[in-house]
Amino acid sequence: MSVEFSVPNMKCEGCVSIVKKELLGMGLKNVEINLETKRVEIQTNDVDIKKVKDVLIKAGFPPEQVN
Ligand SMILES: [Cu+2]
Repeated sequence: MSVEFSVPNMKCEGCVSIVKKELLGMGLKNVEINLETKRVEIQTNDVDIKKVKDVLIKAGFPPEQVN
């Protein structure tokens, strides 16, 4: 199962790198990030969505779940 977030604070490749690093650091394996649409898609098999949100909020990239 996958979940998609809108992350409006991602403005450049540097932001994308930070978001990706945070998510991979949580042990996520498949992270798709689209800078143009400011969307982040993750696979949710073994991760707590609330933890993902908390980590991104702390990193300065509050996510909005879109599906
Ligand atoms: Cu940036």
